[in-house]
Amino acid sequence: MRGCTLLQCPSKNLLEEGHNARNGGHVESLIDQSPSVPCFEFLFDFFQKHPRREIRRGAQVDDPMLRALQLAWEGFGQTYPNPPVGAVITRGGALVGEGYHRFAGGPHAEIEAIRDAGIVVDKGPESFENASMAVTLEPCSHYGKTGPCAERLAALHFNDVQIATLDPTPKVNGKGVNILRDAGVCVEGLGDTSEYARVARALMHPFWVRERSAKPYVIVKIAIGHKGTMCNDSRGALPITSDASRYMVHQLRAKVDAIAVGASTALRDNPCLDVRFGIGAKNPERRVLTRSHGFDCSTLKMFEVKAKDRGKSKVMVDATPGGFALRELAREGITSLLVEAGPTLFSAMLKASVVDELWVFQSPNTHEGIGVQDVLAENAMQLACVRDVGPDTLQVYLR
Ligand code: AOF
Ligand code: ZN
Repeated sequence: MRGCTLLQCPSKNLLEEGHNARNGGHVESLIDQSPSVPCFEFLFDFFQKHPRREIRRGAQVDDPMLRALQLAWEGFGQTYPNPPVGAVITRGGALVGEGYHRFAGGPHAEIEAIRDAGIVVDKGPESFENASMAVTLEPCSHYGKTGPCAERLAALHFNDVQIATLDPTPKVNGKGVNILRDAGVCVEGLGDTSEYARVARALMHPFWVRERSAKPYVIVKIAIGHKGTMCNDSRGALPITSDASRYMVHQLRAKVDAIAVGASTALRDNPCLDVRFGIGAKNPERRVLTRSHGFDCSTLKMFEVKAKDRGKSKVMVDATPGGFALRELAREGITSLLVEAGPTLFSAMLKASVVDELWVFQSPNTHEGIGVQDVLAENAMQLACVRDVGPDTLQVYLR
């Protein structure tokens, strides 16, 4: 296992030394340093290249772990404070059941997959002898809102369980693997260099950032014109980028737990901060960050919301963006935050060194405003990738 630096992993020796004869190789840990890729851009790119196809029960699954990752991606952005997880059950390569963790408090991915197989968990003599499970996260060992998945898999006599990454939380880390191995279930990992292990770690990364740093994973999005300038006038919302970029922003909104804007953007653009363009997902939490204790939100569209979104919009008074507000959001369980920033909040957040990933949409249009290149250079943001989005360009930077 590579670099177990930040958390003493109780399973480390056990996994390395081979705890019992049915040890199928070590399980990749995400206790490595942060991925050196922009986590969200990496995941969008991977799942655009590998979309999930509908297949019927009984059909052959060529690549169960890929399918489990695709299922976890369905739940990504919907499960906070929990991480997204996907699971696939096969027997002789044929699909028996599959599922993903849909919302916190709901069944874990493993239980969804078992139910999908038509088995009522804990009722009846059914078993999964000769069946395999591919699951993107180590099955849990704790009694939380739901019972320990590892014990259930062991009780149902799974032949083998392939795990893409360990659960980094101390209450589980390695203990789920131990329960399975003690019960004689063969547990396999993916290996350090596996692309799927990297995808699984990226899926877990926002959760892990919150656990480790008491702040959400922060993505800042800005839009600039062709001269690299950001609009800062007070004439109201002027679309800078194309529909293609706006569609992509809504896809991003659908995958984060919360969105924040600064007070001036809230007043000037009056955004709804919801998920539109027919992208089926629940709306994220919405926050206005302001220095003012008397901020009036009564005219803002994001506060005029339908019943299902009641209570999701809040004002947070934070004199130093990234200080109080991020800690408070992490305390609420938020794992990922998208900041749709205007020039003031953009520079303040970069200066506070709290930005994990920066998305810059550049349109070919001209408009007057504030240049952003100096701010990027002063704060040592590194360009990680560039891609075309319709007539616009998306540049993604990392800290
Ligand atoms: C799994 N499968 O699908 C997920 C897991 O409060 P609970 O009982 O829902 O437990 C949440 C914790 O379980 C969470 O912090 C993480 O450690 C693990 N998530 N584990 O076996 C799942 N979502
Ligand atoms: Zn579980």
